[in-house]
Formats: sequence, structure tokens, C-alpha cells
Amino acid sequence: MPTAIITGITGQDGSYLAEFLLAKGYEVIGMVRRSSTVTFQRIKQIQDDITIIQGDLHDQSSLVDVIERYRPQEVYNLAAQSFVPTSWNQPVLTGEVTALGVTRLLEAIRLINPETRFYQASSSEMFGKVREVPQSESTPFYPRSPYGVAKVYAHWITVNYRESYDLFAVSGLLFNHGSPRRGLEFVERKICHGVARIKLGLTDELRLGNLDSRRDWGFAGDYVEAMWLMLQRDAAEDYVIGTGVTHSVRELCELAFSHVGLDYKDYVVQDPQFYRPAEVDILVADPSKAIKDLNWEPKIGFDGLVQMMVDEDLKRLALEID
Ligand code: NDP
Ligand code: GDR
Repeated sequence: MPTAIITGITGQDGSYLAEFLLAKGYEVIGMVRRSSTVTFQRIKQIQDDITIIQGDLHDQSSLVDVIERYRPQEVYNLAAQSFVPTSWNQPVLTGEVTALGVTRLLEAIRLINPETRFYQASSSEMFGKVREVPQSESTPFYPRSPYGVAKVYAHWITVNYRESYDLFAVSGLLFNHGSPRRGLEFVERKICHGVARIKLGLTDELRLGNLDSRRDWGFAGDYVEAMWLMLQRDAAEDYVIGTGVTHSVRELCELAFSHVGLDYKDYVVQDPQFYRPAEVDILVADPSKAIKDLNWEPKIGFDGLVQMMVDEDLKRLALEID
């Protein structure tokens, strides 16, 4: 039975990846940081099937301990300060966790168990002010936030450890992906959750920022399969993962509201507090390398994702107010 360690297992992607690996017969070890409150909502359904161990990307010795104790075949580094606006408020913390945390983990692997295969959760935010459309593995980076800058560092340190030490270390350049488990602060969940609250009469407005930015949104459950496929290859290479289709935040609003028979113009209020100091205007993936090498394709598109998220939030909220 292969062993995999997932950092960030309590996050959206960590929970889907853990379920995916369990179904493949892996022993799954989830590294979680200490908190005074329990953060296991997304993994409560599999808690008896996985092992939870404490560790923090800030703390080198905790990472050494995790690798030493389990000597995993695969490590998936999903942990990060992942919310872009927070990266302007907490740029140093974002750099410590999202950038330097990766070096700490790679060092632990290099020193203790260099046979371990390593996946780094890189991001389309690295393309930022895009140099070409669509974005592929060879598109130059131009990050627009401290988060994006930290992810560029994390990407290059992963490539560098592969080239310097011959580690099997890969970087997955994933475009936006949501799900009913997405954090409430990210725009697609904020909109779908807001639509459900409005439909149920719990509120009568939804405050958003820039409605014109465009993203390539997919379903998280599809994307964790791509992470695993990257680690099953003979050679370590980096891959862009996305749907190849882009939509504006406004289009997302139109679709989510119309799914429950409402018009977004009656409810959405633009609020300057949600605008960013520097924006990423358009992202759209060219996933052709992944389609060819990994035989990977997204199963759920934009419409299916948005409808699923609205329906799940309606169901959940209806139960809560019942
Ligand atoms: P989430 O924000 O849902 O999850 C982040 C995880 O990181 C949580 O488990 C969190 O733990 C953990 N974490 C944060 N800080 C630390 C730390 N110092 N030490 C250990 N763990 C920590 O992110 P997603 O699941 O959406 O994303 C997973 C990864 O993929 C992230 O690296 C993100 O930047 C990247 N990514 C995400 C994309 C997306 O669209 N979802 C697209 C491209 C990249 P806790 O529960 O305690 O907060
Ligand atoms: P992003 O996702 O920054 O792309 O990072 P987010 O959902 O936060 O923003 C997407 C776009 O929507 C616009 N927007 C708003 N965003 C938020 N959060 N809240 C609002 O009210 C709002 N109104 C408009 C933003 O300006 C932006 O243009 C996500 C994260 O998951 C990262 O960790 C990941 O690396 C990238 O996706 C790929």
C-alpha cells in the first residue's frame, strides 16, 4: 500500500485528493497545523480512514519529523496562504508559508527520503498580467500580488530541486477550481452561496468587487486527479491544468442567479472594498500538454460547476434554517 502525505488536507483540494487516494488504496497521512478550534469539516467523512499528524510549513523540524516517520512515496504540498487579497495585508506571512514553506518541505525530502515524489500546488496567478492568451507551460510569469510572487518562488524552487538534486518534483499550474467545499471568500462560492441566501430570503444583496475580470473555472474533484497523474509519470514535468474556457465574474453572476430564476442586476452591489490594488484581468488555460501526456480532461464545465454549487448551498442552508 503506497503512502502519501498531503499538506493542506483540511482545505478544499486536500479533502478531494484524500478521498481520491483512499479510493486508489493509499495510506493517507494528513498534515495539519495546530489550531484552537477543529478545522476538519471537509474531511469528517473520511477521518477514520486517514492519519492526522501535526506540522506547520513554518516549522522545519515538524516537516522533518513527518517525512522521517512515514517515509512516503508521494508528498502533495497543497498547504498555503491561498487567498489573494490577504496576501496584501499579510505579505510576509504569505511569503513564509506559500514560498519558503516549499523550500522547507523540499529540504526535508532531500535530506531524509529523496526517493519521495513531490507535487507542488502552483497557480495560474503566476501568469498575472498575462504575456499571451491562452497560457501554457512556456508562458512567462508576471505575478500581480504577493501571493502570485510567492507562488512563482515556490514553482522555481521546485524546478530547481528537480534539476539540482534529481528529485522527482513537479509543479502543477492549476487554474481556478471550485466546488461546494470552496472557502466562502472565493468569488465563485461567495456568489453561489449569496444566491442561495437571497433565494431563501436570508438577505437581499450581494456585495462584490470587479465584475469584469475573467477566469478559467473548473471543478476541484477533476483537478486532484491531474495532481496524481503527474506523479505517476516516468519523468517529472510541469503541467498546466484548466478547462481552456474563460468567463467573467459578471457571467458567473448571470448564470448563478438565473439558475434560481433571479436577475443578478437586482441584487449585486459593486463595493470598492473588494477591488484589488493590482488585478489579474484574464486567465485561460492551454491544457493541451496535460490532455496529451496525462490523458486528463475536465468532466465538469462552467455551467455544471455553478449549478452544482448553487444547488448544494440551497440544500445546506435550507437544512440549517429548518
Ligand atoms: P484552501 O485555502 O482551501 O486550503 C489551504 C490549506 O493550507 C488548508 O488546509 C490550511 O489549513 C493549510 N495551511 C495554511 N497555512 C498553513 C501552514 N502554515 N502550515 C500547514 N498548513 C497550512 O486552498 P485550496 O484547497 O483551494 O488550494 C490548495 C492549494 O492549491 C493551495 O496551495 C492554493 O494556493 C493552490 N491553488 C488553488 C487553486 C484553486 O483554485 N483552488 C488554483 C491554483 C492553486 P487550515 O485548515 O488550518 O487553514
Ligand atoms: P483568485 O480567486 O484571486 O483568482 O485566486 P478569487 O475568487 O478570490 O477572485 C477571482 C476574481 O474575482 C474578482 N472578484 C472578487 N473576488 C473575491 N474573492 N471577492 C469578491 O467579492 C470579488 N468580486 C470580484 C477578483 O477581483 C478576481 O479578479 C484563486 C485562489 O484559489 C488562489 O489560491 C488560486 O491560486 C487562484 O484562484 C488560481
